[in-house]
Amino acid sequence: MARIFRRNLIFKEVFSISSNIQWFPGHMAKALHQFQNNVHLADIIFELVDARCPYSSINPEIRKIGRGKPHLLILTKADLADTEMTQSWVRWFRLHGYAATSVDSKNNLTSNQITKIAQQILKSKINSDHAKGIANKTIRAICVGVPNVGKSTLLNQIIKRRAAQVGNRPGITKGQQWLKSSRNLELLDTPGILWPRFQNESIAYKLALTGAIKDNLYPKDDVALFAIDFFRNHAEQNLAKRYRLTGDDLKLSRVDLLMKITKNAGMLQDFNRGSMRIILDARRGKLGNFTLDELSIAKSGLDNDN
Ligand SMILES: Nc1nc2c(ncn2[C@@H]2O[C@H](COP(=O)(O)OP(=O)(O)OP(=O)(O)O)[C@@H](O)[C@H]2O)c(=O)[nH]1
Ligand SMILES: [Mg+2]
Repeated sequence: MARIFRRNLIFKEVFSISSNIQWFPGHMAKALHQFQNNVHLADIIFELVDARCPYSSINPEIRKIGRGKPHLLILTKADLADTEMTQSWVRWFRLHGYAATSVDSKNNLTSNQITKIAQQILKSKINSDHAKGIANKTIRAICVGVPNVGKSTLLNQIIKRRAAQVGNRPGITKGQQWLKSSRNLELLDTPGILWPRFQNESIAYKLALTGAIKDNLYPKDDVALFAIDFFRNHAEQNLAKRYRLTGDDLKLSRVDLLMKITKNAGMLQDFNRGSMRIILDARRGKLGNFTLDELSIAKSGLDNDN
């Protein structure tokens, strides 16, 4: 069995066979359409991206539809990402004309942080409303982003109530829902949206590893091998400690390393389970904080590359 598994993986690696993943089903196309129809109701778009892959989780479709509308890019799950990298990405986005900030949505101060930034971005509109005698007009924000990025969690935190359903898997929010905060703020929660074609395979791996794609929709071994490569290059000691790997183990080919980790995790030759263990460990922070997107992938800005 191990031999067949190894041969299949090597075959996949050599021929780079990409599986026919259907991650853009009808309901996602519908959600994108709904966003397009309702974006005019909002004063500002909150686009949420995952701080562990902030560049790869920007949805080009949302950017196209939302062009011209005040926009705040919010890097969520900053508590799971590399802190310095998060700061660098926020700086990079700001440098490229985006209002951007990072959050840990479990932190109670997040509500103030986001409300203040939104008011700052909309300052001239608020001032002109004031000049017309309209005081304390409600600000409407539409909140969008890839599945499982933390949209509903952030909105609950902003309004200080558990009004939107949240859960640790993609596809929890099924329809749009307006949520009211006591601070002249109305927020539209929306279902997570991916886009029909990823620009390259590594974007798909990053989104899968961070939990934006349903676990039954991607090949676990491919994503686990991607994770092994990443952690071996960036946090070798975390990998070694978590799976009791020796220096020699760390020099194995990535396929052999996946097999070794599966065995050390007590899963014998169940490589699918071994793969899922690595994926879940990464998501839960058991391999340390990490950021998959290097600044070098951004090159000359968003419009050209993503
Ligand atoms: N560590 C950490 N976890 C977070 C953060 N924000 C959200 N989560 C967790 O991420 C998971 C997904 O959160 P949701 O708010 O349901 O995500 P969503 O974007 O609304 O997901 P869909 O509705 O399925 O598209 C939950 O388990 C949250 O607890 C954060 O800032 N840090
Ligand atoms: Mg949701």
